[in-house]
Amino acid sequence: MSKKLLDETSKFLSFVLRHEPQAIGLNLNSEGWANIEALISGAARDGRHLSRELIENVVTSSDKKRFTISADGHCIRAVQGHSTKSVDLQFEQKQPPQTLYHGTATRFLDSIHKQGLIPGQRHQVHLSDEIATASAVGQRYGTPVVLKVAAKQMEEQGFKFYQAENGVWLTEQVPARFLAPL
Ligand code: HQG
Repeated sequence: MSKKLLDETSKFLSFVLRHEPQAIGLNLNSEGWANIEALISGAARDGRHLSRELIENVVTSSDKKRFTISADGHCIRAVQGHSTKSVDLQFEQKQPPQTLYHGTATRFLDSIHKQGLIPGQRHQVHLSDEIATASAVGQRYGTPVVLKVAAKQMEEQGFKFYQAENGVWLTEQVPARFLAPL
């Protein structure tokens, strides 16, 4: 199975499981789960051939562990990153480390200094406990820059933090006073 096919399929799964399930007539339940048979037949109507084997390979080879298959093997979901309004993943609250990192592009810095970090289309702001990961995330939108987030201090002041199954840290927003350059 080629890396190209796995990458393309991963992008397609991110699109339908995080953002636009209706594009292939797929239903996600409130926790983001989609039936795998329905996913395969919805994709087929869209001219995309998925198989159970291909889906399982994407799940196991995903560098960021983006997807998970349910214990009974019938369903799949994205573990974070959603924008679709009908899904509300109930993340468990968790104590963050002293510092977390957010990767962004330099062209967003002026706005971030004014507004802090806001979720945009997604449900939460995404943070990482690794500088390298944050930098790679920032690179997607232009010249990357990594910001330090005073996560522990935020938590002490009542902000809530969550961690997705794949290690990505999430919070509702980060006011600018908790941000510093790396
Ligand atoms: C920026 C990927 C202007 C923010 C990654 C980011 C991640 C502001 C962009 C996950 C702003 C939103 C999420 C403000 C934030 N003014 N710009 N006030 N506040 N921004 O893609 O965090 O590979 O929705 O810095 O690994 O980049 O897809 O969020 O640049 O975990 O699995 O607005 O997506 O995961 O962009 O990335 P995004 P993100 P996958």
